[in-house]
Amino acid sequence: MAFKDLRQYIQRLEQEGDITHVGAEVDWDLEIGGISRKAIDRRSGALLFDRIKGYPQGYRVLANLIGPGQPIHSLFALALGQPKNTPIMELVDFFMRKSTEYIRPIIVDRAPCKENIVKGKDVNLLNFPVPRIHGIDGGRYIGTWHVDIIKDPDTGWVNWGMYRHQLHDERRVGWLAIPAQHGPSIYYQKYEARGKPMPMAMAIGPDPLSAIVAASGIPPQTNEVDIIGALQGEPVELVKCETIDLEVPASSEIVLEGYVAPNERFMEGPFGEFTGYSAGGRAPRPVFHVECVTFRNNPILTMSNMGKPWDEVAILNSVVTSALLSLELRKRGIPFRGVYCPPPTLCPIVAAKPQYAGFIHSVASTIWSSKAGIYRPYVIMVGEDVDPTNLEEVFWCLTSRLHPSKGIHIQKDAPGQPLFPFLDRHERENWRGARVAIDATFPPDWAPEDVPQVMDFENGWPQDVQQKVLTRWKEYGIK
Ligand SMILES: Cc1cc2nc3c(=O)[nH]c(=O)nc-3n(C[C@H](O)[C@H](O)[C@H](O)COP(=O)(O)O)c2cc1C
Ligand SMILES: [Mn+2]
Repeated sequence: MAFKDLRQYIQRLEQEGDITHVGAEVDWDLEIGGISRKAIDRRSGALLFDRIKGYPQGYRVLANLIGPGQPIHSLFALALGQPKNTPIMELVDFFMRKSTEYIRPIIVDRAPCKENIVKGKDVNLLNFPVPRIHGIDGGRYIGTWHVDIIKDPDTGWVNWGMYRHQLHDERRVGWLAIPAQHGPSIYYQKYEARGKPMPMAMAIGPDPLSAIVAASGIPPQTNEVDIIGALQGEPVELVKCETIDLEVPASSEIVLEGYVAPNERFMEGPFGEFTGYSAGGRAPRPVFHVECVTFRNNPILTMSNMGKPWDEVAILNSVVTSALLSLELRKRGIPFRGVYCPPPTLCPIVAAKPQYAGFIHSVASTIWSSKAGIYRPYVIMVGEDVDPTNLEEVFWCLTSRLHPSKGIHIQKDAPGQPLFPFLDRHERENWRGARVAIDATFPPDWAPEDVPQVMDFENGWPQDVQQKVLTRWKEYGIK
């Protein structure tokens, strides 16, 4: 089922009892951030803040849109149009299937996001209740749950991404533009390198699927909007921007239109991040100049509260990245049982039976050369008998089959990003990283009699004894 807009999704969450309307007046300055972090710890579901200090009635903030809930992925399943108790690997399968189908968007003339239009010097982003989220944040953050829309001037590919945006002042917004991400790579390689300003639109408060797919590592030259169409089973409705040649989701709550100038930087950060730390610091980063704002009446500003141990990046990626990496392995003909990326999703766990010596390198290089896998500094391969979503089993395998000197394969000078907590200052500032592939499988060239046998109930006893124990279990009087 598709949600036509964010408000329909909110209605669904209301029916399910998965959203709280906070009627008490709250402060955009840290209070909303503190509340939404505590609500994550308590798995309280989504929060709609109805009254915000210093702002008109009707200007609202929505946090924790996809949870965590109870179970953790319940709101995310609803956002995908699935029942809330759908097991995580079924969500992975659903995303795998849909992300290879494409339904093109349609362009509409009239759109809710055009109910109010403000241009030029009249634009004042401080008119929106933009939150300062974590105590450490270098400012208010206007972009933590939205879609950034950027067009490749050479191919016409329109990329939808989600990159964090600090609010600098009335019309200037910061941008953490990590070079291997799609929007940033178009900016650095195709606009800045040519000395040209880059048009950009930012759609805040889109329908839930648009934000989810924008935050997913969809392969290059693929329009995220076509996959959103496939996921919802009907075309996404887009509307033309007022001042630039881009289209935005028609139902967006707030749309910012403008450009990123070449060779301009302004101090951005620090910020509480998806790794559960604040590592990216404060540094000179590109600036988005906003020249037009359009918004719905009573606009809802969406936000995400990143941090430890859970956040929406983790919920989303534990499904989406697992799905996208599975597709990549499948495309290369690499057999595997399953891929799972547990929070904070930096570490894909691949359960597979190695088919030949060096199989780990086929697995890791496939992951690292894909869009969804380029920034996954740890890859772990466990045996095909291991359920990759069961971290106890994974740890058991890791601490028994990993050969301490032969199973760890280090890749030096890999692409890095400033948010990786383990990098030193020089590495963070220069996008330098490192990666490791950890092979916790028995070598495929061992003779069968050399492979230690697993001693669990299913493997350790003959079938007839297992059967006997199970049928007599009540008789033994054991709990
Ligand atoms: C709430 C949230 C905030 C994010 N912030 C950033 C960010 O500031 N910079 C970044 O490069 N990626 C960020 N991401 C991850 C990207 O959205 C993700 O890598 C996505 O694949 C980017 O789109 P692209 O693949 O088209 O470049 C964020 C994701 C979420 C869910
Ligand atoms: Mn992309």
